[in-house]
Amino acid sequence: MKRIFLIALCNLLCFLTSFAQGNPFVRDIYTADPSAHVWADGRLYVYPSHDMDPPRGCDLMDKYHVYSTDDMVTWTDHGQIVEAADVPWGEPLANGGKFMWAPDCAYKNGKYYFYFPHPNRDPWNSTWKIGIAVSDKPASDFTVLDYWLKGLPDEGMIDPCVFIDDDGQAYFYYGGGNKCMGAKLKDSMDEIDGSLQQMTGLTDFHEGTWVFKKDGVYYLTYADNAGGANQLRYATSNNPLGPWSYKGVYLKGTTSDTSHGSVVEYKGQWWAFYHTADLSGTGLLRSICVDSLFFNDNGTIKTVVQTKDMGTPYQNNWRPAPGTIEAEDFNEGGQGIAYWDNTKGNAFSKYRTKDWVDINENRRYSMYYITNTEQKEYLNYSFEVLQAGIYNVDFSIATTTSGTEEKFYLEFDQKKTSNPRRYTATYTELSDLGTVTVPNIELSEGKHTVTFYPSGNLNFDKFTFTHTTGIREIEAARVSIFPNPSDGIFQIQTPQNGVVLITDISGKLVLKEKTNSANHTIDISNQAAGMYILSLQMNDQVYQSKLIKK
Ligand code: FUB
Repeated sequence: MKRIFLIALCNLLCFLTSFAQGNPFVRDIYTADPSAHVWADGRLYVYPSHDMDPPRGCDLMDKYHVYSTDDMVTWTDHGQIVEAADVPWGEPLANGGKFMWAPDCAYKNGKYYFYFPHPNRDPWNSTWKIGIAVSDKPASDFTVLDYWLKGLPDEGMIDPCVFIDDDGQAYFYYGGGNKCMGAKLKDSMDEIDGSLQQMTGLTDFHEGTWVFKKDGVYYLTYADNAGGANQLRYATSNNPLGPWSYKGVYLKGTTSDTSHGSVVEYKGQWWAFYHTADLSGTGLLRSICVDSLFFNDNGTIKTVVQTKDMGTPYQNNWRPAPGTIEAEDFNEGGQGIAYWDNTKGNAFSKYRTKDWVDINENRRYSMYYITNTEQKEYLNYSFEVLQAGIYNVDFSIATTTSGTEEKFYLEFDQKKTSNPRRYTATYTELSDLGTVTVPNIELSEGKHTVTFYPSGNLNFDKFTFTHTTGIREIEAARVSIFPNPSDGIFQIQTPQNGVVLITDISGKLVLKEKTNSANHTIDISNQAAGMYILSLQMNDQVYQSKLIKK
């Protein structure tokens, strides 16, 4: 009674927790193996498994949650629906665990059938059974049946998938030992109809079966055995039980060693669900993601472009390019989103203390800088390009020890190159950090994100974008600014409308507004006295001038 009350209380508290964020789109708990379905209420529901933190291999996984959306942006966590303790069958395992892996859900006869793999005795990895929980609702009130799916042989297979064909016939699939098995399900949805047969024609099948239908063609997707990071592959057939014709890889390996996906159409767009280890950095704590999926005209699937939330600019300040970004002003969003730091905790700084990145302060030179960088770490910086074109990027960067050299490389807008260009930094004193120029970066006008990857220990102070064709002096545009110096109120006369940006000498944006008349007033009287840079974007050109605020 007490447990039922606690679950009900937790569900009540979790109920209708909504959030909108990019990949990974669930961040408060770790989730994996997403099975996505669109139900009659018009919402898309996702049934993932739940990696428990801290993990013990995968043998603590438990407590399924359900998520739904009606716009692919805002997600609702419906709370926990089933946990291992609800399962009335199964002997206690020697490792003390009672756990459940990748589930699926099907709708038939006015009921939702939730299928989950659960070991029923030791040795647990060869005694998996497929449990069933039933509800009248898609995301609550499930009752676990006191028997497992009838008609299964006594062998350890996992990852149930149930596909309902247009004629209402249900099919069951699962896998293990590098083979995938399938069969019809009886109308009762709790028993195999006939015998299971092996799905043939799949190349390098590992686990994670998913079946869907498009334009009369059946697609079977699955995870392969690729070392390091499994990929998602697929095959097609004109029959739900095959034989299958292998087509290729549609999702390359992610940061997780396992892979498991589902494919679904929603509101005219196809979607690929999968998981990564981006948030935790370990394949035992995974997070579900979704990206658009596209087909070629011949029905083959285009490789899914995996996207990831890169965080937001520090203090919501889109640093302009041309311009300078301080290294310590990396994006906000935390570990796994805005940056990766191998060591928990910030070793030094009073600057951004909640973030784990090591930011050091040198009072003598009045500078903050990033230090203690290591391989596998990264930092994201979002910025806004005012003038499209080719840029040189000058990095103020050096190794921390005399006589050493280290590399770093950059990735713009998540575009991974298999052979990234690496740039070399050598040792210089903090008082006079060396400059490493990254030349010829082509950038379109608008918002971008650059990711900085170090290969070893670097002191990194800032980087500056310079347009290779140069910035025009404001006089070239028949623009006048007066009075200059002023107490913060400047009149600007322009021959055309444009956009004015004012940055302080550290590159921080202090004002951005459109000029909407020949005589425009700029007010930076709330800023500290000193020098500022005015950039006027007009007529596809950027013009710059110094402003002095008294
Ligand atoms: O999540 C546990 C297991 O890892 C799943 O059942 C497999 O598909 C793999 O993702």
